[in-house]
Amino acid sequence: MSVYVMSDVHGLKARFDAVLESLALHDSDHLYIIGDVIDRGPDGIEILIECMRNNKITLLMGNHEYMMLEVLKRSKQLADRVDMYDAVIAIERWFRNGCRPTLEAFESLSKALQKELEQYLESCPLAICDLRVQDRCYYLVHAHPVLTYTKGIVTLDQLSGSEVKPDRFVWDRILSYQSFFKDRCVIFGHTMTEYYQQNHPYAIWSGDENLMNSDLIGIDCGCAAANEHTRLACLCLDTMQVRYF
Ligand SMILES: [Mn+2]
Repeated sequence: MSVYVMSDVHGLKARFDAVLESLALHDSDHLYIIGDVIDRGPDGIEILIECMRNNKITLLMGNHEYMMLEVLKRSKQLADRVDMYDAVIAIERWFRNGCRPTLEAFESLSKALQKELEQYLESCPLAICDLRVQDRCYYLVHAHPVLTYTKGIVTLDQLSGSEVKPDRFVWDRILSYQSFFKDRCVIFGHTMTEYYQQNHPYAIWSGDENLMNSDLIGIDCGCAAANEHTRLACLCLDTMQVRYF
């Protein structure tokens, strides 16, 4: 049984397929994708559908999935002509963040599949707070942990009525000197690792050279950035081995 983590695939299907082919997941294996499979690259919707249908994959919510969900919900506000300003802001934000290939592919789907995807997006965890692999504990989150949540899976449903906004999990930036938990390692994407290590730009980044001792690991190796050196990293939590695609 092996557990893998990757993030920020951003619509690049060839890289996504290369990972799946290389891992050849068995029934007891699991791949956690910690957000942002859509936008920028062309094939986000295809990847999103694959994540939804493959029970060996768990997709966490990234800011891009959250933007998409907000627009799907708020477009009804425009149709009903209520709270139109909030709807326009949500649409404008997603527009600035590369929504076009995602929206075009989404529009070509059947209404039933669109609805299924919307419900799937709503169910994607914002964080998995205490994933145990071997003897270690991990906190998986797209952008930033929220320290009031330390157990189980955090979903949008749980936050409704709470003061904590989903944005904290999917948008906030982690700074390299931050430390969050004594008893677990935070694994995150969202902020490209080149931000933490200019001399080592497209490798995963960790607070400690030895990944087994680290309590903070950034794995967004800039997959969809505009140059040929970017990579998609896949980290095996059983062995702490990293493969790049
Ligand atoms: Mn992101």
